[in-house]
Amino acid sequence: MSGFLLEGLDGDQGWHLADYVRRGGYRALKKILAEKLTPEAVIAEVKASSLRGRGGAGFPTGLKWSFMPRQTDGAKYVCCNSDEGEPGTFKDRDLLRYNPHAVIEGLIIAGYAMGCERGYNYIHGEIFEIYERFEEALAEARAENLLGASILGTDFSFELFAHHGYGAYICGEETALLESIEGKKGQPRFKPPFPASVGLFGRPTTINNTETFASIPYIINEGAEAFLNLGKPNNGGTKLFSISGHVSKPGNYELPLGTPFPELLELAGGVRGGRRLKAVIPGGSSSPVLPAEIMMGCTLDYDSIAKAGSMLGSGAVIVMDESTCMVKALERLSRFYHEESCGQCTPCREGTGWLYRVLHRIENGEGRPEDLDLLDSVAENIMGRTICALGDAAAMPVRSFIKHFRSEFEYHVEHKRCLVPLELQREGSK
Ligand code: L3W
Ligand code: SF4
Repeated sequence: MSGFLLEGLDGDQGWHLADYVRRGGYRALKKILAEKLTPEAVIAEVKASSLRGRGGAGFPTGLKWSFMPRQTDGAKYVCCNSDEGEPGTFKDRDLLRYNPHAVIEGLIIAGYAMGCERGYNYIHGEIFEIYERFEEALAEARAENLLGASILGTDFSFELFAHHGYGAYICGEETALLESIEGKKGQPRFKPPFPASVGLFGRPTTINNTETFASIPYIINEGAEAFLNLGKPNNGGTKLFSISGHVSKPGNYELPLGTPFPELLELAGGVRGGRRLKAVIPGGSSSPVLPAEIMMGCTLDYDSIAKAGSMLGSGAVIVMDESTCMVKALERLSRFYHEESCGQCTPCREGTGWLYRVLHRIENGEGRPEDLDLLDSVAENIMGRTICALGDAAAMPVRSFIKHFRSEFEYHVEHKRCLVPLELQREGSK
């Protein structure tokens, strides 16, 4: 499989600057500086590559970069969102663990293209050793004048800092992340204004995901077309897929966008214990669940998964086999969103708790016949009525689980127990 983000890096290759340079690292930055490529030319290349944001929304990266005002007076910032915390996600921590300089190089190039002199990488608080490694990588880059004043003897200066959070999921929402860097409580801001115009410390700011930045050096080195050709139209490049759940070999797999889902499943060793595939959450817990028969016909790219009724999201593929009780799985997810709601908006603060409590009683044999309609109505009343996407993220799984697996929920309410035999559930959780 073609790959440039992680391939081979869990073997004997190191993460240090010297290792990265040996693999061709910092060539893209040197090329831009030596050939005096204009910022506009760099942004045009990123646009042509069709690179889409790898953090969940899939927003076109080149377009986002072009939103940055060209003004040169006053500070502008570039931020990397490494606050990976959604259930099912674990790709960015591996990128930072094995290939931190690819992220740093991507951030420096972004700084150059958008005229920023300062950047931050916000790293999830529960992976402190990765934050420490990133600090070490930054020190290596500074020592070689790849960061700091007059980079490599040019008039381009850029400084980059690491910032670690304390584990709150909501700090991965881009405006809560900015609040947190500013030293405030991590709560999302109203949008608009978007960070592109009013961001960190009130200044224009561009925020991209870790994997998005790590893809930039390849685009500059090999060209937009080569990147685009790795994937499929409108879905350029390779993507990291974090596959977890009931598979034999869970982990991160780098695959071209557009790869059929059955290929990823096979790479991950297939469904554990030879059991039957039941359902898949294709893009992290916020994305709607898809039944096996729909997922098996999908290719792994933004458009195919959207057409099937879900989202590629951040590429966190959660596999559930026939031993899974869908009520229990949804109850677990709902608890997560209830715990992580920041509490600013009533529909989210109250609604996520309501969803969790109703699911908890169904799971525990105390469900009422009207509960499924109630869940649907609560979810409906959260969606589109909150400051940030967490509200929708909590509501969407509820609606999709009930839509595709309604009979299991009804069985729970009627019979006060799971449709899936307990013995099979126990086998699946071994
Ligand atoms: C300027 C405009 N900028 C949009 C920018 C905006 C942002 C990006 C995408 O949520 C999703 C969410 C989670 N002028 C703009 C503009 N922008 N219009 O474009 O914006 P948006 O609102 O579509 O998405 P978002 O708020 O960034 C992200 C989903 O991702 N998700 C979450 C994953 C969590 C992790 C994790 O823990 N690591 O990945 C997974 O599916 O539900 O839908 O930058 O500013 N007119
Ligand atoms: Fe906070 Fe939820 Fe509102 Fe987002 S939707 S701002 S997490 S209360």
